[in-house]
Amino acid sequence: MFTITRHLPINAATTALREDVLQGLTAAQKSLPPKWFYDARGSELFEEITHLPEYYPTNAEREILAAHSTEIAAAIAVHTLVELGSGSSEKTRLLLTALRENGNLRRYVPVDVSESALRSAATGLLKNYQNLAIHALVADFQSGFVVPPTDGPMMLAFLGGTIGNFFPDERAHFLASIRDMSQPGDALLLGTDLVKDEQTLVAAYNDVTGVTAAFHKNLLSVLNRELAADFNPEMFEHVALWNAESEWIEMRLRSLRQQTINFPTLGLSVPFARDEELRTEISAKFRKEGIRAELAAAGYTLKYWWTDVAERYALSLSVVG
Ligand code: SAH
Ligand code: AVI
Repeated sequence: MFTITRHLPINAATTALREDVLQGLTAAQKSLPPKWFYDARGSELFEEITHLPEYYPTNAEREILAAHSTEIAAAIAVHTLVELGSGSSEKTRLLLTALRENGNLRRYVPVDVSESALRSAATGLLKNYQNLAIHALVADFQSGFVVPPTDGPMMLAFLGGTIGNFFPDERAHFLASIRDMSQPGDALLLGTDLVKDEQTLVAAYNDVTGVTAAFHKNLLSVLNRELAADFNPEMFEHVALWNAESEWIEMRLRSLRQQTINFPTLGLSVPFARDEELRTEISAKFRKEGIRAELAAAGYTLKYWWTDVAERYALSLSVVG
């Protein structure tokens, strides 16, 4: 059975995008939140990224799920799996299979801003998991999102290292808010990319074939389509830098010339100096003790910590309390 519920009003995307543009592109340091990458084209480009030889996190997380999903299923008899930022749900299959075979799984609730990703993931899953109720939610997991009521233990999964796309204050707020939506006995399965050498990290976020650049420039195409802006994506270049102090990759779109971008629907013109940068995304990298402390501050106790054999990436299982 498949149902899909929109937790965003029909024009919420445009309204929220207008607000983000008015705020982010008029600030001294221009920036936009990364959720706007993920229209149908952006979701496809992210899937392409996951197949790049440089982009190790997806394979590393899949390796961990393949090795430990049975253990995860044995640790908690989950009734509902809620997955935030589920995208293609491709790796999640390993978890769904284990939770079904070794536990009590009845319902899967994928949550994503990308309706196209949710629909295509569910279409594929329904073929293999006939008795599973799939209740997809089109929602922003950072604002106004509410976990649907469950009548048994719930596991919240937040995979792919997407928590790294939050700033530290956003992470604290997010973890506290999902903790507040959970009950004693519920669990959090969290994927986190780990700190490693700069060369590996920069290559993962600036691949030689330019797929990551196209993914980031897709943001400009979203602004052109949704707000009738007049960006020429070719007049920007993708930049990825390692910030060693904050331990995150910073990604930006750098203007290749002096130019003014017009947003007629907002009555706004945005000047870019040559080499001026629009900050598009951070991707924070973690260490075990830092994650343990952040989880504890939100009311979670870290119970299990698994890494891939090369120790590039970690999956942790925490419980409420
Ligand atoms: N979990 C998948 C996809 C990661 S890509 C994997 O591991 O491969 C990040 C996903 O989060 C995308 O599907 C994107 O559409 C979704 N996303 C990004 N920001 C979001 C937000 N604020 N609310 C809900 N979903 C979001
Ligand atoms: C979704 N998220 C975990 C990706 C990451 O690795 O930070 C987004 C991404 N941006 C560029 N490449 C991948």
